[in-house]
Amino acid sequence: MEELLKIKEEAKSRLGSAEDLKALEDIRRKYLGKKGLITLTLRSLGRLPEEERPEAGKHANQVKREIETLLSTRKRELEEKEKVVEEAIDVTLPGRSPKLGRKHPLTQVLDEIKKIFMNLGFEIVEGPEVELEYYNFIALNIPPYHPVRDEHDSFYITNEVLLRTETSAVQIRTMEKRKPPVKIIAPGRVYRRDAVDRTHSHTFHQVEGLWVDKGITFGDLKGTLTLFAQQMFGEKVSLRFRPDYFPFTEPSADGAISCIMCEGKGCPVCSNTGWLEIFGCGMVHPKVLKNVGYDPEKTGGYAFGLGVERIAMLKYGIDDMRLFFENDLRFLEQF
Ligand code: 2U9
Repeated sequence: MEELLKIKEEAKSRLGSAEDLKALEDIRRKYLGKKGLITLTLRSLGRLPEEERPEAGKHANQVKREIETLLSTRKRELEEKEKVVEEAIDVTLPGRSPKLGRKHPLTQVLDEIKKIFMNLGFEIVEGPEVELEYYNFIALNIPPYHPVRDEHDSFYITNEVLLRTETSAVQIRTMEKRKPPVKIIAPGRVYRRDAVDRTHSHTFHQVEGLWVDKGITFGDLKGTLTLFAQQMFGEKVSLRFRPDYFPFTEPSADGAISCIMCEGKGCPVCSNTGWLEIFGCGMVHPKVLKNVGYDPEKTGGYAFGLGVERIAMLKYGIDDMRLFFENDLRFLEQF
């Protein structure tokens, strides 16, 4: 009994001063291992007189259990300590500055466009990128033989469902739901089956605008787009409107700004014309108004469309549209 008590006290004090898991394992082996002190003691019980054996056996087993408990407690303590050491922060290391994100240049330009039109009283409306043929073409008076309706020019999902080729469907859907006045812009992603090059992408962004009410004129259209262009590119910019044709507007015009690189004198950017074509526009076609249940005799208005990539390229002097979509940080970090 005395011997066992001594062993226990000794084990206890050794465990208390064990500094790592290896020292702990040594102690375990010394007491509980195959040739450990406790193991040997238990084995030697057979040599005791028979009447002493049960009591001594009980005692030895109890000491064994106590040492086991002490071992596992100490083990947990040491493991905890080692974890803290492993995870310790070295405050003398130089700091790592967090990478600051920023908005993609297209998003920045889109935000700027939205802000200008919001200040002019336009509401921003969005709609689905997967559209019905009806909203994308038919309601807009785009005839079946128009090239954009060909499956070689648009991404069809079924015969009647496709990726929208312009955001005009958003305006159709809005007019179907509301009575005039409707004064909205529809920004968003559009898709055309174009081969990718410096000035084309199968996926790009548009902002289309629409103002329908009693008595809206082409003069209102010119005023709005002039204000827009001057806020976007600077006060000095002047606008040119030339007759054009779109199935959804009549009359229609293509809109150009005086070249922002050469101020209209002629340079490589404007192909020596002095002008940059940046939008299409016109008065909403009476058939389109009828399609949404409006009376063209009573209400009418204007519509316009502009390409966000083209505006961003001109604003920042970028000569290749693909840069916007390649996710190259060397390009993106400049904005
Ligand atoms: C409704 C009625 C008419 C929107 C318009 C254009 C002219 C136009 C192009 C500019 C550059 C597309 O991104 S681009 O290639 N857009 O020329 N868009 S009028 O006319 C509408 C829209 C909605 C209900």
